[in-house]
Amino acid sequence: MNQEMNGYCPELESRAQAEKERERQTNGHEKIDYVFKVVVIGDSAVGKTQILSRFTKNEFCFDSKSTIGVEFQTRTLTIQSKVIKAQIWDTAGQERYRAVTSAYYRGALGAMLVYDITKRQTFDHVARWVEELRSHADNSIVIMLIGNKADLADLRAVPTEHAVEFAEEQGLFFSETSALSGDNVDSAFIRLLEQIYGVVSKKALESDVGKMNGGDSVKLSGSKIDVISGSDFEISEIKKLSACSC
Ligand SMILES: Nc1nc2c(ncn2[C@@H]2O[C@H](COP(=O)(O)OP(=O)(O)O)[C@@H](O)[C@H]2O)c(=O)[nH]1
Ligand SMILES: [Mg+2]
Repeated sequence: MNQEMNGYCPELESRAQAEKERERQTNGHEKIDYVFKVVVIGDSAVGKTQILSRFTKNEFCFDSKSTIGVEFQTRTLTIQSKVIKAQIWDTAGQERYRAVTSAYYRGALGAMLVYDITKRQTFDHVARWVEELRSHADNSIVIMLIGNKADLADLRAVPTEHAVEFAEEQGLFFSETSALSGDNVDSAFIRLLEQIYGVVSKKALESDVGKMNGGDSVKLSGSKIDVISGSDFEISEIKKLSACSC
């Protein structure tokens, strides 16, 4: 599949790497302990881009057009005394053609799997997205199932209990959100990041024990960044290609 068709852009991938590298070299401004890559997936028009926009900029764009560029946005926050930069990737609309590539999932430690509580079909497709994650992403990826558009309660087509049941069966975390009102968006991301932090610290611990025992060490997937002092909480810069008239 060529680059135009699947929307994967090597330039962006290298920019993401460059950003990680810059952070490693930052002096005195920002103290970043970890950068966690999180991908947002799910059917088209469920609100993925708006959830991301709410979390990283506290904005909702009524006039959003479908996303036109693979993009990531970032937000830095403190979790369990560690400064964590969430690098959250949005699709370029490839989900419409089920053409999200493995490159999109590469290195992701977490996934927000979004459906629309008013569109049953988007929930019915969640199982396919879970399969996609299981086959392309790291085994230890933390998945948060998100029922978005909770503000449209009168149009609800997916009972909360169905989603809870599915999430329990599949070992996913679950939350209902509204990108429009902002309800639960921060808390869902924070829960996901906390869980990722738990996985990464556990791997680091196992790796240390492995080394002490002289055995093969377990690979640490988070990007550990050298510590420099700086602010506790910040909404960092946005790099956006998607079309939005806000
Ligand atoms: N009522 C309501 N509309 C939403 C919400 N989130 C997104 N939308 C709308 O749903 C449409 C699709 O949103 P978008 O973020 O572009 O979906 P994506 O294709 O999954 O990225 C847009 O018209 C948004 O304004 C929400 O929480 N509540
Ligand atoms: Mg989008």
